[in-house]
Amino acid sequence: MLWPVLFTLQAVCTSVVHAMQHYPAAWGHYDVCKSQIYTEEGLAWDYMACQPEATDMTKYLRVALDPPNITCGDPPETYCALENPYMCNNECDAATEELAHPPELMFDFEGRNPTTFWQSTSWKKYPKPLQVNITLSWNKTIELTDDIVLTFESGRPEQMVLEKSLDYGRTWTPYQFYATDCLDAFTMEPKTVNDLTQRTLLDIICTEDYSRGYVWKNDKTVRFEIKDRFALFAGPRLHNMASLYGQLDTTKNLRDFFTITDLRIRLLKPATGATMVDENNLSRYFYAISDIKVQGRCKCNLHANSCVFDKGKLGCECEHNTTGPDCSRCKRHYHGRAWSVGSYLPIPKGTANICKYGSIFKIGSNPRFLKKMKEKTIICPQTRVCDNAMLRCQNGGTCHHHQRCHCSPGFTGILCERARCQGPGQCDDQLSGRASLHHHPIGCHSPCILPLSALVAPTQSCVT
Ligand SMILES: [Ca+2]
Repeated sequence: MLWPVLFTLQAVCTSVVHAMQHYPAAWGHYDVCKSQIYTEEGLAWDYMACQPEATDMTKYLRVALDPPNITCGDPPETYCALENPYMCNNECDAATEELAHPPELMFDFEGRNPTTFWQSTSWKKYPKPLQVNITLSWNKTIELTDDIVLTFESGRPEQMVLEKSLDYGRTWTPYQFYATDCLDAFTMEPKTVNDLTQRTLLDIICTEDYSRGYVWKNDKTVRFEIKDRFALFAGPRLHNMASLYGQLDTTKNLRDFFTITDLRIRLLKPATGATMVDENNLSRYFYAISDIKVQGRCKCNLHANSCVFDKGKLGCECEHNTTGPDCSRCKRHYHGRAWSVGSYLPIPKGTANICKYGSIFKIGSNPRFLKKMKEKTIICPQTRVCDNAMLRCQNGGTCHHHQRCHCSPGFTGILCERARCQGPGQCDDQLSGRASLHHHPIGCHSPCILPLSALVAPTQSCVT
């Protein structure tokens, strides 16, 4: 059989991408979802796993503060420097643009001088804790691809937790704890990301790396280290992404770890710079953040290479006959086999696991439907099933005289789409290349699930 002889669209795209990015070719770009190829049966689509490019995700978020009136400037306030209580030239007035410090200044373009920043009220209600939750919501599942970096304009907090949500803010789990003294603040042993191994990569740690010292002029950032975690699989310079992709493919926990819909920064205690809080000058204590970096991509289950921001909402531009904001289901009329996430493997093009034309039903589950299907089967001609590109024989089967597929051993059905049923406890789900064990830990579907297309050739003349 003649296989791909011409890559049209893909050839153009990949050469452009090669010019823009300098990744080793072995990484796999996953930037093309399909390309047209010529086969001996004519023009057909070749499908590949694909994902949107990573980008600055702060452009697409909504920010909410709790308590909502925690931003400084209403009423106007004057702040003193933490390291010098007599230097009080930091003024905040919400009614004056130049002196206001609203939340959006955490996400504006940095590089101007002076920096722009959000600032909280001061700790005037001491000893009641000064605590602020900053929630960033995307209303879409996204996958983090680089470190989360917060840059503080004030001293870095003495206690802080970074949390994530995977269900649009309904439930939260910690990502990392930050404290000047982890034992004291969270009864956790202090650790750093360097203490993690492949086995403990998903452990939630408390770190003292980003809280100590109030010489903030040089060290203002607080990080959540994504790349160091990637490096545990991909090597220190991320040269072995195949290993990481392999792990992401097979370990759902790992994939979910880097997937979020929301982030929450819980500021629990501001920098005090000393063991004792100076109660006579509480305007030295506050939070101020000049920048938050979140790099990532829309999660499209490897079924889309672009994600659009429309009417304030992100959504994948689904391919492979999938649909939904995350391409997490098959589109109408394409239920010929169960939906499945794409796969990064084999590198570099992965496996698309496209949704196929037809519908799945259980034999015997609905006698009326079955009768109807039998009638249709009789009405439908059993010939000419493999004579166009849409109805190619599957799994290595070959089309004979434009009529019937001759199937490879182990496969059957008009288009060789399904493996022979192996009986209870043995999956015959090879037709989708996926065992159904995930959904049925005890055994296979019983009775067997057949694709409708195996019984009825879905040609236009067939459906009356
Ligand atoms: Ca800023």
